Amino acid sequence: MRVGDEVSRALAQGRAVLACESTIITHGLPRPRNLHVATGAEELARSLGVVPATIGVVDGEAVVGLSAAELERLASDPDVVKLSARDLPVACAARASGGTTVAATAHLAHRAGIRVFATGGLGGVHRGAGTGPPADRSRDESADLTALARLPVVVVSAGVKSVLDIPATLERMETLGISVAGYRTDAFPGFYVADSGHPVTQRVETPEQVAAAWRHARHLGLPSALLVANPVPVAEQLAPDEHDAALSTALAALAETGVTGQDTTPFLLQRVRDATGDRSLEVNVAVYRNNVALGARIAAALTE
Ligand code: PSU
Ligand code: MN
Repeated sequence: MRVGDEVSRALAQGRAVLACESTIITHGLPRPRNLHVATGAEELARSLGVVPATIGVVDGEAVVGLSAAELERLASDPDVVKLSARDLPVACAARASGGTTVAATAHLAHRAGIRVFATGGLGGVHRGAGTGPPADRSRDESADLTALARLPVVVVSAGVKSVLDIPATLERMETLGISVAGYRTDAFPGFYVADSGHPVTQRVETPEQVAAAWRHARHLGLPSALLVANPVPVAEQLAPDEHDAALSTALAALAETGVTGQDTTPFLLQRVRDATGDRSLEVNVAVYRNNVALGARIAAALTE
């Protein structure tokens, strides 16, 4: 693992650092918009006085704090792979390049000593993962969940992606001991929409409160992550009926094509985009920027 110069200096000086994931760049957003969003996220963190550390794998090396050239390479190369934590060893041995998921990014961020991490929407339990006749159950549950169960980082996310089974995901997070707090909301956000229709039992109002909660988690010796569920502003969300219609279309397409495994999430996000004439893309970008801004403020609060 290589930590970029600026990031390692900032960490040594106790300055605020925000980790950003890269699967959203390599597999979540279309080219060339993805690069623009990645560099825009870094600029946004900097404008708030925080050093960004986008994490990914370049030629077999896990990099915490990709250079501009490395970011451009991951964003423009259509052959880069999607890497969860378990994929890292073999991918690195093969000198592969890839975007790291929340699971892989959280692992590398923690290893580098970074405490706060921003993504768009977390992975979780897919619909049909555990329901229906046993032979039809996909058992598809993102490794993001089990990774966050054992990594003490703050993750800022707009809840989980609405393509998932949200109540099942919330139950799994409870079982896994992942702390969840709504940011200025009692409603668990649904990624494209501010309210998923499911409640969240704890809430926080300020970055300082998140920092205080994180310090308590450390004093108490809790091993797991604190998920800050940050809803997209209602003015920027996807209209709920448009969202529901697009989601049904995407899920029907998934059932028809038989796409499975790690291609499922990128496939569903693309189909929602197609069904909304790219409006969902604008919302995805707004969601991500909103999370980067809050993540940066939390990272700054943790240095005070
Ligand atoms: N947030 C976004 N777009 C994305 C993702 C997050 O706005 O594409 C990625 C994250 O990297 C997350 C992954 O870890 O989707 C989940 O994939 P899976 O369900 O295969 O674990
Ligand atoms: Mn999966």
